[in-house]
Amino acid sequence: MNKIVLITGATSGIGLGCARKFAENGDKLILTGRNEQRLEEIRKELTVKGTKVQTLVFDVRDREKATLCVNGLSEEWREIDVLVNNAGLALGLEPEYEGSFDDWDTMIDTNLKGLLTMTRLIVPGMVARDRGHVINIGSVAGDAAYANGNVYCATKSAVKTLTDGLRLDVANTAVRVTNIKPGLVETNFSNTRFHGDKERAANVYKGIKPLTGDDIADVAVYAANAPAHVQIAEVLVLATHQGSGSVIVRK
Ligand code: NDP
Ligand code: 8X3
Repeated sequence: MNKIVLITGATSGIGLGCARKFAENGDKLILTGRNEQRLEEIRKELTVKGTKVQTLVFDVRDREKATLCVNGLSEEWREIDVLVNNAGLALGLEPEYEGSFDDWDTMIDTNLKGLLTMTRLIVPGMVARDRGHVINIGSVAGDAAYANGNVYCATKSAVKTLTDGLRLDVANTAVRVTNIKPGLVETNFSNTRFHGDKERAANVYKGIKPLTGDDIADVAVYAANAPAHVQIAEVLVLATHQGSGSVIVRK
């Protein structure tokens, strides 16, 4: 069955990978993000290939706009089957006692409160229909802190707890809840983390073949298409030469 899949942060990296892979799977897409021009380019790219795409431009931190956009969906798009809570970021890599208040606020408001907003807006419909799937993009960083990761790791640890909590809260329904925890994925992530320092960002992926957004999207599509009685609760996906969040073997 064609599903309606809403992806947050669909303009780059893992979110863009999910857009392309769910499109290949024959699903209808609601792509959301802040960059209207990129969303339009991606909409055109996928529409040409026969995918039905709706775009919504909003920042997940803007609860009012998010609410207007989601509640304003037409009947054709309202019954969302899969919510991919992907929008998120790391900012900075410093000791906790030297971190930036602004960076902390942005990470908490995006990775946590943004995810909660989208969940709160979309899951009631899933529960009412007794059908749906929430896929949260957590991280290996949520399993254990690594040096200087402090607040980012804490947000992803909270994503794990919120995912587990939601799964319990909908266990009396057919709604499924998945936490995908990627390791090292080469996207715009490190460029954002280092505030545009491209050289520092490139070093993160030196000497190891990292994962791609498509690798993570494959897992999301698999989870969404598992038989109805199968709930992929949590998946940790690492690059082959990565042992944990802090052990990376570079050659
Ligand atoms: P990218 O930077 O490539 O993509 C992040 C996406 O999130 C972009 O589309 C970005 O949009 C969007 N976004 C960020 N902030 C907001 C916001 N406030 N409102 C709406 N959209 C927003 O990084 P990734 O693809 O790697 O990151 C996606 C998710 O994967 C994140 O949650 C990240 O924590 C997680 N992750 C990443 C890993 C990695 O190694 N790359 C590993 C584990 C987890 P814009 O272009 O407008 O900023
Ligand atoms: C992104 C992966 O290890 O850089 O969540 O934090 S890591």
